[in-house]
Amino acid sequence: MGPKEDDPGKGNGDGKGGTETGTITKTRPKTKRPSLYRVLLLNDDYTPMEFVVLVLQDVFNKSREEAMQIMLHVHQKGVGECGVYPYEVAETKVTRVMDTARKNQHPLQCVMEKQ
Ligand code: TYC
Repeated sequence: MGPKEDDPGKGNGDGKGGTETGTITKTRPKTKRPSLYRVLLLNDDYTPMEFVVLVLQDVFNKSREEAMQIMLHVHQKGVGECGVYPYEVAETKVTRVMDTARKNQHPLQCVMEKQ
């Protein structure tokens, strides 16, 4: 066991023999964890249940059973969570849902909110 990596030992690497008496600020790598966004599906009276289930399977990678549960939750409560993702992933999923709904002329709405 030698000296630890951050052990200044005799010198602190300043080339002055470690006699400096200034403030030592320990630097840590600046890793920002990405903020997370909840993707929500909104109920409406016209989008077919089967369409919503297929969207949940395709876009959110849910099993048939889980997709059914989420769809029924949204149908009954008005809104429900499809998943929580980093910003760009959430945005892509919202776009995919809105695009496929529009192409099929369904009024299905999908939104994201900061968790
Ligand atoms: N309420 C729709 C119907 O009765 C089904 C539906 C469920 C629509 C979930 C949108 O996000 C939704 N056909």
